[in-house]
Amino acid sequence: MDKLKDKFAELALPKAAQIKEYIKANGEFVLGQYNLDSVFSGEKGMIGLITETSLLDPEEGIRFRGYSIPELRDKLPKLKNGNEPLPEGVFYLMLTGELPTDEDVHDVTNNWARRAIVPKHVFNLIDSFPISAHPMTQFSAAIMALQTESEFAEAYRNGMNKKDYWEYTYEDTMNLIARLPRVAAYIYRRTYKNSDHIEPNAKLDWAGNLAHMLGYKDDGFKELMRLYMTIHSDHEGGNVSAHSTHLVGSALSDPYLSLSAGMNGLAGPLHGLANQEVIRWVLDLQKELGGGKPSKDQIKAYILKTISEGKVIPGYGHAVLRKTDPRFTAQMEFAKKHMPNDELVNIVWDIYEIAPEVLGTISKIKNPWPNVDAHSGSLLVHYGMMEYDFYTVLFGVSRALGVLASLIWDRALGLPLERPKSVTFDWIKKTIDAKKVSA
Ligand code: CMX
Repeated sequence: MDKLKDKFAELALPKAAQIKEYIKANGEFVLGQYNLDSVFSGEKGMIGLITETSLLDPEEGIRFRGYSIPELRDKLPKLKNGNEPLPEGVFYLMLTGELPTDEDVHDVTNNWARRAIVPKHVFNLIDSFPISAHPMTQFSAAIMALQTESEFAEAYRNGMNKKDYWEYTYEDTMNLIARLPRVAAYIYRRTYKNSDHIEPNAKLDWAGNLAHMLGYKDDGFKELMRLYMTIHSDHEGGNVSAHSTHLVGSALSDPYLSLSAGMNGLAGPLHGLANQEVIRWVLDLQKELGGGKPSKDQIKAYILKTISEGKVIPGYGHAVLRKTDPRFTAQMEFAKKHMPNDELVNIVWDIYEIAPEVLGTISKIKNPWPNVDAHSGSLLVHYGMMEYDFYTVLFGVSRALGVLASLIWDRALGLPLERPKSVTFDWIKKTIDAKKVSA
C-alpha cells in the first residue's frame, strides 16, 4: 500500500482530467505576444510551460501551491523538537496540492526509507571517477547509473498503456528521491573524507539522514538540511534545471534520464553552481586582502573590480525575481537565530548592504538583489562543510523534489513532446525586411 500514490490518484488525477478538458475547450485563447527581443532574451517572460507545483512572482518570490516560503515554514509538519519544515511535506504539497498532516509526512519518510537501496554498481561507477572529478559530474553520472532500475523504461519496453505513464513515473520518482541522499553522501565522503562512509540510519527523516550520512552530528546542521531541502526544491518550470528535466521527459525519457539532464543544467555557474562560486568569490576577496573581515569600502571596490574584469557577482541577480529572494531571507533568519556572530555570515550580510546599491547603478542589470545562492554556502561553512565544490549537489538533491513531482504531473496531464520552432537569423531578417516593405 502506498498512501501518497492513492492520494495522487484520488485528488490529482481528477484535477489533471479537468485541466486537460479546460485546455481543449480554450485552446484558441491568446495569452500574450512576443517580439524579436523576447526570442533573443532567452525567452524570458514568454509563457510556454504548464507547471503545477509552484509559481514565481517577480516581486514576492516563489509560492508552492499558493504558499510562500514563510507560510511553508509555519504550516508544514516538523519533527517534535524541530523548528524547520520537513521536505517530505513540501513534496507531498507539490504533488497533491494539499498541505500534509504529520501522519502524511511520516508516511512519506517511511516510504522513502523503504526504497532507499542503492545498487552496488552505482557506487562502483562513482569510485571509477578520479577524485578530482567535480561532485556534480559524479552526481549526474550516478543518477544515470541508477537508471538500470527504471520501472518506467521496463514497462514501456513491455508495451505499457499511455494511461499508466504517471504510475511508473511515480514509482521511479519515489525510488530516485529515496536514494539520492545516499548517493550524495557517498560522493562527499569518497571525495573529501577518504571514502570513510557512514551507513544510513533508517530511524531518521530524509534530510536528517542525509546530514547523518554526510558525517555532521550537530542538530543545527540537521535543521539546516530540512530548511535547505525545502526551500531549494522548486522555482516554477522555466529555470534551467526544471525546464531541462521537463524537456527531456517530454520524449518519454524516464525520470532518471530526465533528472540527470536537469542536474547538468543545475551544474552551470549561472544557475545552481553559483552557490559554490559565492564562497569562492568571498574567499578570493579575503585572500586578496590578506585575510580577515573586509570593510564595506573594500567590498564595494572588489565588486567593481569583478565587474570590470567581465565577470558576474555570484549570488546576485535573477532572470525573473526583481526583489530580494525570500529564500535568501529565510536563510538569513536561520543564521540570525543560530549563528549571528559568524564572521563569514556577517560578510554575506555586509555584501547584502553594498552589492544591491552598486549593481543598481549598472543599468543593464535588471535585478541587483541577492538570490538563494548568496547565503547558502556561509551556513554550510559555519557547520564545517568547507568543500564548496560539493554545495551544488545539495541543491540538486533538493531540486529533485520539485522537478520530479512536476514530471509525474506531466505524465498525468499527458503533456506532449516539446518541440519549439527555431529559425535562422537570415530567416528573421528576410521576414522582418519583407514586413517593412509591405507596411
Ligand atoms: N553581476 C554582474 N553582472 C550581472 C549580474 C551580476 N550578478 N546579473 C546580471 N548581470 C549582467 C548580465 O551578465 C548581463 O550582462 P551582458 O548583457 O553583458 O551579458 C546583464 O547584466 C543583463 O542581465 P539580466 O537581464 O539582469 O539577467 P539575466 O536574466 O540575463 O541573468 C542571472 C540572470 C542570474 C544569470 C544573472 O543575474 C547572473 O549571472 N547572476 C550571477 C550568477 C548567479 O547568482 N546565478 C544564480 C541564480 C539563481 C539560481 O538559479 O540558482
